[in-house]
Amino acid sequence: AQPKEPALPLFYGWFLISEVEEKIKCSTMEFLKTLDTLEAFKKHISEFTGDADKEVDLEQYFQTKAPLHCTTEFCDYGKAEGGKEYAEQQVVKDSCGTGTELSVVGLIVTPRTFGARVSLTPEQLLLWPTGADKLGIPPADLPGVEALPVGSRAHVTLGCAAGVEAVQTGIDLLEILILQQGEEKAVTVEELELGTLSYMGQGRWYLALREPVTCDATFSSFSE
Ligand code: 2AM
Repeated sequence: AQPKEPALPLFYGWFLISEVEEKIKCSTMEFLKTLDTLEAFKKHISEFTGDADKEVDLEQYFQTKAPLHCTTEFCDYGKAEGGKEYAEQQVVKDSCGTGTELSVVGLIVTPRTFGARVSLTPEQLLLWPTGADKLGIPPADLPGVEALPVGSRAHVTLGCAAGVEAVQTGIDLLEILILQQGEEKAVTVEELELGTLSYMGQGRWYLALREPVTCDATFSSFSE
């Protein structure tokens, strides 16, 4: 009989260590509270509620998914393309269980997702699968994605609106980055203590953090 192949995990990624996870949850919730009270945000509230007169409690609106992490490869237990090749790489095997520092440089808020943008170091990019920035996105739906630097999709999903899958966060982030690179400039810009807030239309908000937030994380696989 053939030896049984080891099962592939659901995904690989960097997982924030628990102290950092708590800290990030608190500080990002504070940001949502601030955003919620801004006149500029209230002006576009209907993009979240479907009704300009309705209020939204963003802290309730987004459901947090634990554990907080930055996905590198989504294997889906072997069902996703490329998972096996990724798992077999020496750098992936060697990195499991090792620590690193993730640099969070921005926050995104859309009617679908709430996420933290991560800027990867050259060393971290070794664990970033080729093509991951496009994976799971029909290219026709996101023109301009090819022009973004490798690793642009790297993020931590902080929360999703009801009925939205976490995979959406990376797509929303890419969409915002494409808009930033294009002709279209941000509609509203507001200087907050945390950084510069831009409105990108259609309920999409981007906060460029004044100071990147460094998060201790561990590379590992995850299965449910
Ligand atoms: P996320 O990385 O945006 O949070 C389990 O579902 C994890 O795998 C989630 O963290 C999720 O999104 C990520 N994920 C799910 N489907 C994916 C896909 N097709 N491509 C990349 N990541 C995916």
